[in-house]
Amino acid sequence: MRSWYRQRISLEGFWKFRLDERDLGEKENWYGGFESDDVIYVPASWNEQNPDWDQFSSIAWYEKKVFINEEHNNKEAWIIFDGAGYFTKVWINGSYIGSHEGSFTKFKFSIKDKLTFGDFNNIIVRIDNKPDVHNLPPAKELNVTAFDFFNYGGIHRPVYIELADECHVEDLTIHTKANGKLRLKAEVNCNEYDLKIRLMDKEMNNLILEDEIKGAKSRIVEYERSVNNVKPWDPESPNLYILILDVYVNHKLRDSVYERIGFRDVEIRNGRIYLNNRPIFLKGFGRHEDFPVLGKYMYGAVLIRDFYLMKKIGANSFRTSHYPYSDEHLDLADELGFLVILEPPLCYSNINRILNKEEIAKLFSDERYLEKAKSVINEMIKQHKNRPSVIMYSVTNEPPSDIPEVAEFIRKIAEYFKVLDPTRGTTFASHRSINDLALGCVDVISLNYYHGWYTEWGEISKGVSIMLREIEEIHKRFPDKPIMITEFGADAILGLHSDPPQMWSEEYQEEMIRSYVETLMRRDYIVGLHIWNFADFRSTQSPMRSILNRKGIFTRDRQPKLSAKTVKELYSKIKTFL
Ligand code: GCB
Repeated sequence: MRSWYRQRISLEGFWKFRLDERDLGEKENWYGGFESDDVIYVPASWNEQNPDWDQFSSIAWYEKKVFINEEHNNKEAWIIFDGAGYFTKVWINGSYIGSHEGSFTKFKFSIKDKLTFGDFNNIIVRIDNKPDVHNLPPAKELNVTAFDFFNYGGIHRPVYIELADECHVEDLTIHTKANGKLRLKAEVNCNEYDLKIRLMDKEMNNLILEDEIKGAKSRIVEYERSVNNVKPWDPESPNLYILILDVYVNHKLRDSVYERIGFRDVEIRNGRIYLNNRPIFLKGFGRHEDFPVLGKYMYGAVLIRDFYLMKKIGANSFRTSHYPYSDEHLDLADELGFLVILEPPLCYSNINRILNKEEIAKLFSDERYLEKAKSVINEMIKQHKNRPSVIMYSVTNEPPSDIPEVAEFIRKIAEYFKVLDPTRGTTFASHRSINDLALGCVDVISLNYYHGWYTEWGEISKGVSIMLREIEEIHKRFPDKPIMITEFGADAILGLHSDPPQMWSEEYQEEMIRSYVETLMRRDYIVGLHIWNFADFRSTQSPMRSILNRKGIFTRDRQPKLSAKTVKELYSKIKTFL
């Protein structure tokens, strides 16, 4: 939910910064203001802003003074973080405001009672980024993690203060169908009010629908209408519309919010994914939010480059591996017609490096852990539920789901997704292949394969035939479920060449991707291929990585490797609509 009407005060810029490895800050009352000569920029992770902070994965404090005008005196005010973490605590003018766990979802605190209007206000943020096995995703040390990406810390997405009327919209859920059916549910924090609903084209030139609900008295209002003359949303024509909801009390406008929506149907049936009743093929990538210096912040211009590169190469889809991406990231997916598989930060690829089998079973059976997972899923869906681009949820990445307790955990969270959002299908990215006990818990089977890299290294064709045997066995077991390959690829260091193709060379990566795609695009139960990865990204230090994970077909600064050309050639042979 967004608003043009509410005022925003951006907190982007330079903040005072102080490391607190010994956790002294709270005892020494740093929340009232602290001494430091260090400066940091927000938004961006702290690590690459100063080489001395690069390997720092503990507690750090941020401070910024902001002037709030007198005229906002009787307004509701929130401080909103689009993403910070891992564990964030906030104080304003020395008063504690609240805390939040998790780096990749939006969170907010009401700060109305703590602000001084017509004066400066001191905002203090404490971020604790210590690795922990109970974190989502789990980690033991900076370089010993259950996930294969760098454990960046800090305020890595925008932060701002938003000011609204006391009477305001709390939440807005919109469901659409390709035939123009529109259903909305608004939660309004107000006693008696009128609602005005408007639907406009994306450019805001034409009013398509205007309606009113008079004298609403309950907090929840539901509305349904069939709209004529709307064009459906799909990757070839990503037609967007703007739905605006205005709240009036005694004919006076008190709040106005909007969403960018698309009219489309997604169904999973008969071994296929259908978009607007037509079977589709997802061709694209696993991605990351990762860029030099910025860390986990994706600057708008970088996103634009990424999307045009993906378009140029013929991709139509990506997965938000391995955490929900920023609003800006998914706004572009809505706008440019990308089919998104949205994934929460439940990533367990290397969990056996930090926990043994018994410990894993215990963690995944722990009710508190399940509740924590549900809470982040809830936040993610609330934030992105109205996006046409999000067609399916990947409930987790590479869980050790050959362990029964883990399979049971997946069953429970997959069910929870359906409770929160019955309009979208579920999948999860499995690396346990034929030994996975949870494949039946979701609508689409997603498989990650590295035969030819982590196994059968140096022998691509042997790897590909083993992979194919396993996929065919899975297809036999689940003949009605569509299968997607959500990861395959090989590391290549830009400029490293080898004839014959040897591991780490651009040629080896090119041959591996070509073999996988050519083999898999011919099977009619395969509904999608996502190459791992769109671009090189930073990972933990280990003997397996040369600073970066180099499986990108683009470098970290978005220049093509040899395989980029091949992917373009291959993806041009696969149609979006089958
Ligand atoms: C995987 C993980 C991904 C890794 C990738 C790799 O299976 O899902 O996070 O980066 O393999 O390159 O090892």
